[in-house]
Amino acid sequence: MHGWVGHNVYGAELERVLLDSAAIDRRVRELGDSISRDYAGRELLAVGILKGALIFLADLVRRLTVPVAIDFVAVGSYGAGTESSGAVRILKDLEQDIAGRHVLLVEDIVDTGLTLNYLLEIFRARAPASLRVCVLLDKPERRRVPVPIDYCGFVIPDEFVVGYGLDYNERYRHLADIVVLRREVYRGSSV
Ligand code: PRP
Ligand code: 7HP
Repeated sequence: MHGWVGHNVYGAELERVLLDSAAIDRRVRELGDSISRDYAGRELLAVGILKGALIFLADLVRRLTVPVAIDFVAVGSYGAGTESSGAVRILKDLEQDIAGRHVLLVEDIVDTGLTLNYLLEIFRARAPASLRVCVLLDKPERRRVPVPIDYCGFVIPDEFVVGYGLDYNERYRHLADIVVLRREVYRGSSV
C-alpha cells in the first residue's frame, strides 16, 4: 500500500491522503456485495464512464457474484483543469444495445452532476429494463443538478482529489490512494 510515511511520497502538488487503498478496497467489496445481492438472478451490464471510472470498474466487477457484461462510454465535460464548462457531449458511445438490459452506470465521482444527469437522460430513452448509478465518490457541495445515486462509496468534502482513476490534467490516475491536490496547484486555473 502507498502510505504517508512521514514524508510526501507523492510530490509537492499533493497535500494529503484522503482515502487509502485499504479503505477503498474495503468499501469496493461492500459495494460489490450490495450490488450482487440486489441483482441476484439477473444479468448486469456495467457501464464505465471513461476514463476516471476505469480502475473503480475493474475492481468492482471482480467483487460481483452475478453475471456481468462490461461496456464503456466517454463524455467530455471538463477542460484541462478542475472546473466544469457546463457542456457535456458523448465522445464514444456504447457498443451494446441496452434495451431490456439491467444497466449499472459506474462513475468515479459526482461533482456538479452534469455528466451523470446527461447520460441518464440519454440512456433512459433507450429503454433499459433498469438503470442504476454506482459512484465511488460523491461531492454534494458542488452539485448543480440533482442525480439519483443508488450505490455510493464515500461522501467527500469540496476538495479536488486525484488517484484511483481520478486525474488532474491526465496525471495521477495511477495512484493507489485517493489524495487531495493542493489548492495552489489549480487556483487561478481558467477552466
Ligand atoms: C470527471 C469525472 C466525472 C465527471 C464528474 O470526468 O470522472 O466523469 O468529471 O463531474 P460532474 O459531476 O461535474 O459532471 P472528466 O470529464 O474529468 O473526464 P475523465 O473521467 O476522463 O477524467
Ligand atoms: C471532477 C474531478 N476529477 C478529479 N478530481 C475531482 O475532485 C473532481 N471533481 N470533478
